[in-house]
Amino acid sequence: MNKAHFKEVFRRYAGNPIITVKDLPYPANSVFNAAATKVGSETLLLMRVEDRRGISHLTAARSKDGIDNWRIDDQPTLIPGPKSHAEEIWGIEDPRITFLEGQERWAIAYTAYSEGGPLVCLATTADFKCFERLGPVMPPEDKDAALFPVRFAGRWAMIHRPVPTFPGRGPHIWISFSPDLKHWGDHRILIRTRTGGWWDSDKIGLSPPPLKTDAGWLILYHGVRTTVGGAIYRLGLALLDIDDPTRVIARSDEWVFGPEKDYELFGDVDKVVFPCGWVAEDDEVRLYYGGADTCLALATANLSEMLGWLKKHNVCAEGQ
Ligand code: M1P
Repeated sequence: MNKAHFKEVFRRYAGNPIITVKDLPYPANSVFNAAATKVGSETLLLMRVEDRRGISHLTAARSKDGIDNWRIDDQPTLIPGPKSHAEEIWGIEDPRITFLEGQERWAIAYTAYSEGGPLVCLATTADFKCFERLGPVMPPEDKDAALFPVRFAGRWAMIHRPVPTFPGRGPHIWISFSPDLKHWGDHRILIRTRTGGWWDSDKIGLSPPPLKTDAGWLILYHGVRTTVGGAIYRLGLALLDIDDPTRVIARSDEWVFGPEKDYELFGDVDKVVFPCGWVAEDDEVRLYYGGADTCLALATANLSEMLGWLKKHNVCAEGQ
């Protein structure tokens, strides 16, 4: 499919998909929705791998250029531990990695698939070999969580996506605060699902962690609209105030990226692009995203172009 009239902000890597299940050193069903970070000079992906029972775990892949020659751990890197962590009974999914300033550790926010539904868990690591679980930090149903890398007035902040029990009211994106990463409060709605025919009218959720820019915290989020042909997962941009991340200062009207290629349109779940990680170096951003819940793909963008596009497409007052 060619939608040439739209000037792409995100440019797909010509060698996509970058990692498929055939690249794994052990049998599985699919590999998708990877978190991303830099560890020294290398790019590390923490990939969601769904095994052939339907249960997901996380496996690390490393690359010098963040594009190819991925070295994948021989065994799962972080497996569900339901004996000591009952909430992980049906797997762990969709991680987001944040390097915590002043802590010399990364925090991983991930979805644990519990008997009560999906919920948000945190773990920390200094090396992506040993992990310290902090356990569940939000009750079900809640997912699509990521931490900010810095504290605000002494408190950590986390974006997440609870699902309300009242039909027709969300799910919206929320923000919460914590003094210690364990106890969370001061919960409030940050970005609302839109209504009616909008591309993000059924549900939304944070994609990669917030990215610090000179203009504010850049947010990339997925929005879902259900059609007679099924759900379509697309991506939009927003911007939060740098000192007060509860303030949304911009939000795009249009989606900035959506499923168009075969590896995004056809898979275990069709028409899905789902990023959980991005890496920014100078003005270039590498976005890692799951294609159709089946493979991992890469797209690149310039930060300045993303911010310019968002400025042009900002409907913050209407979108809220
Ligand atoms: O199948 C698409 C995505 O569906 C869920 O995401 P969300 O609840 O945000 O809509 C997740 O299961 C995700 O892993 C999956 O890619």
